[in-house]
Amino acid sequence: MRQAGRSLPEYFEVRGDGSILDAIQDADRATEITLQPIRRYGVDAAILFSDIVTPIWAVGFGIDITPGVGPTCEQPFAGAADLDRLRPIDAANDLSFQSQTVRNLVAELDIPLIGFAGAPFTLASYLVEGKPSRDYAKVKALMTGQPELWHQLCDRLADYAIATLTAQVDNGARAVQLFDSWAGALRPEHYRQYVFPHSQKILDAMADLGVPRIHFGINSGELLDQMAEAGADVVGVDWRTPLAVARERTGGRVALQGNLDPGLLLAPWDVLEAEVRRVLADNAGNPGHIFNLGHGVLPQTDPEQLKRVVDLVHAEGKANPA
Ligand code: 1CP
Repeated sequence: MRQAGRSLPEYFEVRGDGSILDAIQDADRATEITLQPIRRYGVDAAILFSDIVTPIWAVGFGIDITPGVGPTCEQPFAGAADLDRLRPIDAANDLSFQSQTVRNLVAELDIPLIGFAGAPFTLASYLVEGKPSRDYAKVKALMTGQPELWHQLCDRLADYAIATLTAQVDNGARAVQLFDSWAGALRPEHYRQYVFPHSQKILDAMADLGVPRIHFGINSGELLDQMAEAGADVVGVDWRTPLAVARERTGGRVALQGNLDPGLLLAPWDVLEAEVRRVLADNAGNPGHIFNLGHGVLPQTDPEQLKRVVDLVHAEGKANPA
């Protein structure tokens, strides 16, 4: 349940008014923010409080997270000269604050900590567009018009993902999640040609670390087979694709994560309860299902609704163990 904290008053107290990158850089605050939803909801795993753009920020590319907007770059990535702004990352120095947060959390938690990174397409979308996008027109133009430059850009972004994930696992994270939130904007042939090799490189590099690899996207129903093939142990499914369809498309090779529509957390409880039960029924008792939302928690969500969802899933899981 990404961004579970965003709907909590205690989150805003600790986060302060500035960019969340300030809170991410401060291991004590980042530790506290990670723990807040765990205390509230009693979920079965924690997800590190950081962001997919943290490594890009750490190498000094010039990216910020603008409150109420998301990642923004004053000077977006526009040509080969901008590759120089993406120097190789040295996780021990550049990401030491994040490693400290991971160590703090592992010492504190009695549930697994999930580490994460952004996948090259989704990161490149922010660098090239300069802000969240609806149509991904600039990034698609670069990808198809200057494929050599595109692959160089993605190769660097893949190296950042490998560096941050390796550091998180070395410091005690027990699963990794690769977020390719916006890859669903591409048709399957373009995904295969321009994105797959880079995400595969990351997931392959993770194979030796011995932790489960979750590969997540939204609007990704047409890509689920490739997202599994890229080297995932678990594939995230959004609410548009029923779990049974996702299982068929991935050939039963992977576990599934999902797929409650986060918008429905704002519906009356009887509607939400029926949706939770339907997701569980869609899974039909198959082993290898991580119940989750299909995307992040909306900020206007009532924390009580989330608590009820977690309690219902736990009660159903105990009543019908896989
Ligand atoms: O649950 C958590 O809080 C864990 C930490 C976390 C994670 C896993 C944050 C903190 N961000 C992320 C991943 C992330 N960040 C993704 C991939 C997952 C997904 O699709 O949801 C993406 C696309 C981002 C980029 C980003 N950062 C956005 C999306 C903008 C867009 O394009 O629509 C936003 C709004 C942010 C800011 C951000 N990052 C994290 C939080 C809690 C917030 C909100 C900041 C706030 O309002 O305080």
